[in-house]
Amino acid sequence: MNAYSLQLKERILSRDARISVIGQGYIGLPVALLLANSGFKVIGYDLNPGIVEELSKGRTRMERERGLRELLLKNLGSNYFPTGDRSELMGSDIIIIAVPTPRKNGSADLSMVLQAIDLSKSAISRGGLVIVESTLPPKAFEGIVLRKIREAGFRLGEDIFASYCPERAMPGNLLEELIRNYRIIGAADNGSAELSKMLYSSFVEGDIEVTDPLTAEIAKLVENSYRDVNIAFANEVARICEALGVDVRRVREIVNKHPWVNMLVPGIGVGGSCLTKDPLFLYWISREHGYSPELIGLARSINESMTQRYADLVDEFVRSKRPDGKGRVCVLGVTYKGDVPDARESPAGYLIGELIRRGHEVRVYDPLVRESFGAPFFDKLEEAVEGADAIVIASDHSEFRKVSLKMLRDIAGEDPVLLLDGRLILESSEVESSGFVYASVGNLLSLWKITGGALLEKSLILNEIIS
Ligand code: SAJ
Repeated sequence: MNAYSLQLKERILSRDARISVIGQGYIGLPVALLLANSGFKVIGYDLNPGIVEELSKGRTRMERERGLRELLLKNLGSNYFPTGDRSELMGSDIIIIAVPTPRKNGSADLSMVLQAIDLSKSAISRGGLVIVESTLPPKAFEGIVLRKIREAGFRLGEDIFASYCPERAMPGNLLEELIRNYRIIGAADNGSAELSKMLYSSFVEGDIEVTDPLTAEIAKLVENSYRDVNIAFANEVARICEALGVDVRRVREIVNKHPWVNMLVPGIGVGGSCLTKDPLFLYWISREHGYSPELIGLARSINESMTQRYADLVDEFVRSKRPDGKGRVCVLGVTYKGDVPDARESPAGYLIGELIRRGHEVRVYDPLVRESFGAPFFDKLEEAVEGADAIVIASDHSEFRKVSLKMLRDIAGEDPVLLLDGRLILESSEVESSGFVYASVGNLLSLWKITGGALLEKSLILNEIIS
């Protein structure tokens, strides 16, 4: 360790290091608060004045994140200082970048990371540590972040330290995940590794894996690609079950009894800001380097096709019921997953857009967010369901598991009314005994009876065997 790193090490151990976190969203805010709570003075910087104002008043946009508000109230004004003023970042010993990296036309949009790096270059003290938590495509840390730091006149490992420490926390349980999950540190050099590890040890209880930046970049994307591929597999099995006329829930129940099988839950689509882009970052960069990862690309296509598939089925049902082919469809749940107030890249958004485009009257209800993707939003479930020809459950909120189906059926429109369970949360027998036509992802048996849909009596293979 050189003099700079020894000095920063001392400042981390004594909690005197001045930390700034750029971006106060889903990851930046909890990370800033956890560091503040472990004794550091932390500046939470965000470009959005609305976010800064709310935080300054002790409010967060993530009210349902367990413990987050309490942590904010505990540290606000003592160890945590939200700001939109860049000058307050000057002289930081450590800067953590936690801004979004959305996808944009076949690549990652790194503009927000680049802005944050530019800000960091001027704000970081000599001998300081820059950490990027934002998800990066492979090679971006070396090729963009470190290059920019070098161009600013710093010498890596000597008078500046840098690591890529990708965020990995499940919305809904952010604090718990940030504390207990294992952490990846992709360090530019040994000094950066040691300092970063020491910093994260102040609140991380899981293992801390130190590696090089490229391995860390790939590992982060592989985790989410793995999940996406596994969900795609479940979705494929659901489509097989639909085609062959069995219930995927029963199949899943049986196969998951095998000790080495863990089939995930098929559903109306895969949303959220992570799984919809991380596999693509891996796919694109790998293709640029000469290998096209077919499985990851195909999994994305399967998952993306799900919403279209169920929009088609709802449309087909309504057309079978109404001569003009247009009906009233109620979409329950707009968040990308249950019990999380986050509608980013939500399958419900695509579904609603598609149904509106086909001329249906779409009504939306969600207990957690007021987003409705262009359709009218109703504050009460009962009002949203009124007169509906079809109801689609698009998010697995706990509230929907407990809803009175008989009450829903009384309010909905005249027979037949379709209840499409896009998240496999209701029992088919209960839905049917309440008077609905039941359908779910992976079980269309009752729907086919109404629409005369496509169950082939005999397959080509069977015909061949018989003849
Ligand atoms: N989904 C299914 N079936 C399932 C599980 C999920 O259809 O069996 C759908 C959900 O409804 C949702 C989407 O997939 O629309 C994504 O949800 P998720 O719970 O699988 O994942 P995220 O996006 O909330 O969080 C992921 C997690 N990554 C992994 O599990 C490998 C989380 O641990 C990461 O921290 C997060 O991405 C991230 O920040 O990258």
